[in-house]
Amino acid sequence: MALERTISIIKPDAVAKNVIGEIYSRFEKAGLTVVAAKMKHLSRKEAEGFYAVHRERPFFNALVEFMISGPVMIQVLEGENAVLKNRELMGATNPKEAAPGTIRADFASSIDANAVHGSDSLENAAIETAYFFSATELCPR
Ligand code: IDP
Repeated sequence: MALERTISIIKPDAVAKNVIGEIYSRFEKAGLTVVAAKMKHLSRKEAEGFYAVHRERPFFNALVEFMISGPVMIQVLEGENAVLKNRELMGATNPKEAAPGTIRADFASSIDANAVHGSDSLENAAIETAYFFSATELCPR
């Protein structure tokens, strides 16, 4: 088992549903610790940069519009196997395919508005963490 860090973003739909606390509770119950957090209304440039890997995908513009439609809550989670653990808590990208009890099954309404983002690898977790946080903003226990 490895102590890892990963990026989680509570997307505008879930922030609007007022379920930040419920989602944080799931992280904590799964043994993940919040070591940095900020609420932010992303600019178009920030959202486009964050999702640059999807630039050529047909849903890119819709994804960017959605991500700037309201504030998001961004956190760095730390724990054993944090990357995979967070992905398991999130559930499948399409909430219709997400396992019961996952965040997306419970709080997402569509594949566009799917409640949360989570890094999909340790490498991307490091890149995404640096995208939103400076080293001094991380508060490990
Ligand atoms: P992930 O968020 O589960 O890692 P990705 O494939 O990395 O999924 O896609 C990033 C985001 O782009 C998804 O969370 C979702 O909001 C959006 N997305 C992915 N595939 C589609 C699609 O087929 N239609 C619309 N939006 C999509």
